[in-house]
Amino acid sequence: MTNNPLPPNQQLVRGDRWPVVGERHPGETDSPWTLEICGCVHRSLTFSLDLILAMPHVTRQIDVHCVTRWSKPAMTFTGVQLHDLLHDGDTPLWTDKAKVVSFVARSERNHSTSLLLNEMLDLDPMIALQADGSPLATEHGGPIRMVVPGKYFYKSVKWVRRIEFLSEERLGYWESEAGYHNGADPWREERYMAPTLTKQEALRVIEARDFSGRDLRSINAAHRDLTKLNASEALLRHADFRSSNLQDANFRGANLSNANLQLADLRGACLANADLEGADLSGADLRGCDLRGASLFGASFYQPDSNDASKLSAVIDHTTQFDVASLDALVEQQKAYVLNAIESDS
Ligand SMILES: Nc1nc2c(c(=O)[nH]1)N[C@H]1C(S)=C(S)[C@@H](COP(=O)(O)O)O[C@H]1N2
Ligand SMILES: [Mo]
Repeated sequence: MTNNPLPPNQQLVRGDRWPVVGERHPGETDSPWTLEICGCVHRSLTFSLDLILAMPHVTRQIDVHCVTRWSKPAMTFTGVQLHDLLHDGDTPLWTDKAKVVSFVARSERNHSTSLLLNEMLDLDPMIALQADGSPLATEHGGPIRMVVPGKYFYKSVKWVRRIEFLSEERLGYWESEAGYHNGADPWREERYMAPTLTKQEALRVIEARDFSGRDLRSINAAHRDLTKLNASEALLRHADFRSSNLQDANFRGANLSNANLQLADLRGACLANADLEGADLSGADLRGCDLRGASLFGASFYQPDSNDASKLSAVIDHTTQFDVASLDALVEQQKAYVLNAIESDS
């Protein structure tokens, strides 16, 4: 373990856990793995996996920080320095036109992400083949993935198959689809772009109490009366529901990842099958709330370092419904808090 501090609002994953985030399978796997270097380059190159395996390997300790608030410090990655693939001796492969580097995955949606060329040179990414001493598992990007230190982990593409030099920015998958911040600096908490919604639009849907199926990322719905809100299947990443009355609200299947639900009244609400990764439920009232099937990686239910712990501890009792297995996704002290709350009530 390194003793690096954690970036703001990140939590340690438990023990040797390593959550799988995003795609779980590469696309087509019948043809051999290759890695192509193209775009604004003096000449395009294609490396076979064998060629990459035959290159000098390095082993580095890298801290992993996921945007959904879990961190796994000091992972050990073994692989090839990206620098070595991108230089012919000391000469860079890219031309003067190159400003941005795009990493594209072999996956059904051609998943991608990008870095500014200057950033890439500073951060010194690697092409990982092994993690913590074992070959990379398929769901973690095996046989080859990018590992970019110093950025939220969405900048590290799994199953990398193409590295393309561009003269201008091309936003990646999460950056364009989910509104993730293109900067992705965990120390500056660059998690999300500014909201896409206008104030008037937000007020209109809040008034109607119907969010169902809508894309309302980053909506500010704090301190509102939203009793019986219908928000099933809504896209509510990074939404702010602080201190709102959400009694009997329906969030079934909604995406609430990184949403702020601090001190919200969720009595009788349905959060079944919701995505609550990185959501903050500290101090929320969860009596009679249904959280079965919800995904809870990085979620929090109390704030251990709050000045007034009683205020920022979720109210949980025997009427709060959880799948016990889903609590495994929580970091140690969060899981202990929830289990203790359920037990002390029964
Ligand atoms: N091809 C591909 N790469 C990807 C993703 C994805 O969905 N597809 N998700 C990204 C995100 S958001 C994260 S946090 C990490 C997760 O890697 P892991 O599943 O190995 O933890 O991969 C990144 N790379
Ligand atoms: Mo992520």
